[in-house]
Amino acid sequence: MSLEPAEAAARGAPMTTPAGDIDTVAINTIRTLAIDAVEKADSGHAGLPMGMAPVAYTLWRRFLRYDPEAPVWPNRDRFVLSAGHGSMLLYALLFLSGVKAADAEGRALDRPAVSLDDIRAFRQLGSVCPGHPEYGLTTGVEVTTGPLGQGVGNSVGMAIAERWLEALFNRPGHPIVDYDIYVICSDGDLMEGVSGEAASLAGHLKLSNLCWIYDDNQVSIEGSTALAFSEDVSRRFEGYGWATRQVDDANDCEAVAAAIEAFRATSDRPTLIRVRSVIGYGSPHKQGTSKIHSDPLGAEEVKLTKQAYGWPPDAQFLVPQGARERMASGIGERGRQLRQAWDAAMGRYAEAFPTEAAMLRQMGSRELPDRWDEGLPTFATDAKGVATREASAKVLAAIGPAIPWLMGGSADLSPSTKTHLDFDGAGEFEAATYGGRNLHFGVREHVMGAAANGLALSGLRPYTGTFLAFSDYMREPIRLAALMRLPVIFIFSHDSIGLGQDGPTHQPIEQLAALRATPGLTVIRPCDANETVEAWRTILKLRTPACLILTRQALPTLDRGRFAAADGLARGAYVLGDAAGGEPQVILIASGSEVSLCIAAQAQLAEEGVRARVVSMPSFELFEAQAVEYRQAVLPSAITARVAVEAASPLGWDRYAGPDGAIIAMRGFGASAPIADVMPHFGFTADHVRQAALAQLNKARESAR
Ligand SMILES: Cc1ncc(C[n+]2csc(CCOP(=O)(O)OP(=O)(O)O)c2C)c(N)n1
Ligand SMILES: [Mg+2]
Repeated sequence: MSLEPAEAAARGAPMTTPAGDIDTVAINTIRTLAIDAVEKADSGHAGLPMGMAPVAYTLWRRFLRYDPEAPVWPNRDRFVLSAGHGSMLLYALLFLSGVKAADAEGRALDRPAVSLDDIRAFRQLGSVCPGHPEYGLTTGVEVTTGPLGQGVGNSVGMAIAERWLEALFNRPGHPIVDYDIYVICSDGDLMEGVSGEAASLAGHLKLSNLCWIYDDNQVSIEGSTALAFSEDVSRRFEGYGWATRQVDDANDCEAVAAAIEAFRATSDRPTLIRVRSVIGYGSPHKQGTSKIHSDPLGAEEVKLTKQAYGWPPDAQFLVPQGARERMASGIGERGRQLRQAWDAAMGRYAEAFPTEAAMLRQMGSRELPDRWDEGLPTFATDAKGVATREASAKVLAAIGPAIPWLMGGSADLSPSTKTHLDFDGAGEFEAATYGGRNLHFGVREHVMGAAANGLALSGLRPYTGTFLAFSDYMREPIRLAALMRLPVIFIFSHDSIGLGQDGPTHQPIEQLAALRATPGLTVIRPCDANETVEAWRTILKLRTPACLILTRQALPTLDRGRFAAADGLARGAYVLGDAAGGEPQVILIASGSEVSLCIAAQAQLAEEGVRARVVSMPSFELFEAQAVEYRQAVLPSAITARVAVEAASPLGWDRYAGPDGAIIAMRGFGASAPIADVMPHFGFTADHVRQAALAQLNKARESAR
């Protein structure tokens, strides 16, 4: 006699098939896959997948406009798991939905993005199921998440991008851009300050294509959120101008569906759906405790949990018949139809609007438009010169019109960072004018960085702007841009104590070293207007993030007839000029504003019969990428008498100054005073460079003796 599963369980007979209707079974498949993966890895978080499985399942099966056969279809809805510690939720969804892997060009391959074996290898070396979702590693992962708060920040950039693309490309009868951005976020996401910046900005911009689903489980790592988090989150979001919905039980799929439908019907503001869930639901002995989301359950607990789900307690990585088919008939069917209809619509669009279609294609493959660099300025020799921020503004004025998908803004400092696009028709991106090219982030550096990453993930070429000292407010998004290899341009002006009277709070010291320490990030600090042009030329050709470091104060525009051409910048460091009369005896190396001190020192040394070489070194990273022969030609090992000069932390300069070299740098914080006093006060004078060079020469002579 065969028993119904629940009946079998009740009688204590071993259960062999899962209980419940097919939706329940599919939901419990997500939960148990997460449990088994965490258990096998002996590491990871199963709590969020267990609690939120019904919500995510409802969203994916019934709403998400996503074709598993075409995972990078441009008009797909985006799903962001901001609570990246719940990564197994996403891997289980990708697996159950049958999402295909895609190659670097976005072509679907004949294998799944995530297989059951991949899930078995959760958190193991080389697995496409790492501890936290990683963009670029696993098809279907729209963004790398894990540092709480980043995903919600990214989602605002994604929503801005969608609105902007709509405004630029849609034509009457041709709505080719029309997608939504869904986020699952946790208590931690909403405790992080960046969620406030992000929600404030999204509410202001009335981004009704944005839906955050908040897992209100009232638990975080240290225990109940009552320990540290007691605000009324819904009221907070109402204050930001969001629509808020409440779902009282995460297991109530109809209530979840109704809330998502309400989001889709809302056209004037973003939506927060607050879902009450119980972390690790179904695990009777651990409910509401903190242990559950940060540790594997343990064999006994796993069995009890599975039993509570009506699941065969001894089955592992079980995918019951019908679960994947159930997904296929929902997201799979819907996604295929929508994508096919879109392909046809896109064909009609391309015929009617070939220029726009070509632009879309070019943008999608991250190419630059033809002749984008034709209007780049060159600057005449000028002893007084211009600030590199001013030179950068001239570059932006030229390339802004030439690269339609270059867009960005500043954290309320564009008059200082000179990052506003002023050309005719550039416009402001505001709720009533989504086609504007100028973003206004307000004084919100953190979400500016995170949103820029979201813009880049949506195919745009974003830039941000603020003072270099405040890059610290953006460290996490900069780091993630590097990790994801996103071509974001982070512009930082007011790059040293040379900014003067604002004083040490505004004068960056350690920021350059910190940025240079970030793998995959290119940091460029040009020394004059023409190097600034070359810096932009180099950065725009990159497919990875870059920081452009600019001065507030004017710098002399070098005579490129006398000194080497500014395009040497592309190689990171180059010989600006040697003294006449033979091999150099000492090398003076500097970046940015300190290069001209070295040039002046070189002239003084020449009068004393000392031959100095001046090396402009705008970028460590670009220089390190050169062949050893080139690096040797610029900085020959035989010349050990060296002086490196940079008005910032000396950290890192010993690599180029050498073990015996001198480094003129900042050993402490700056001071509030006019630039004419600040620079000499901290030793940034040509004469100091000259003295250091002479001391170096003496030292080298002595050691040669
Ligand atoms: C910026 C940041 N700080 C700390 C962590 C470590 N961390 C991972 S999960 C978590 C909190 C978990 O609580 P919650 O966000 O409510 O998620 P839940 O456990 O309820 O799924 C923390 C502090 C992190 N991932 N990111
Ligand atoms: Mg929580």
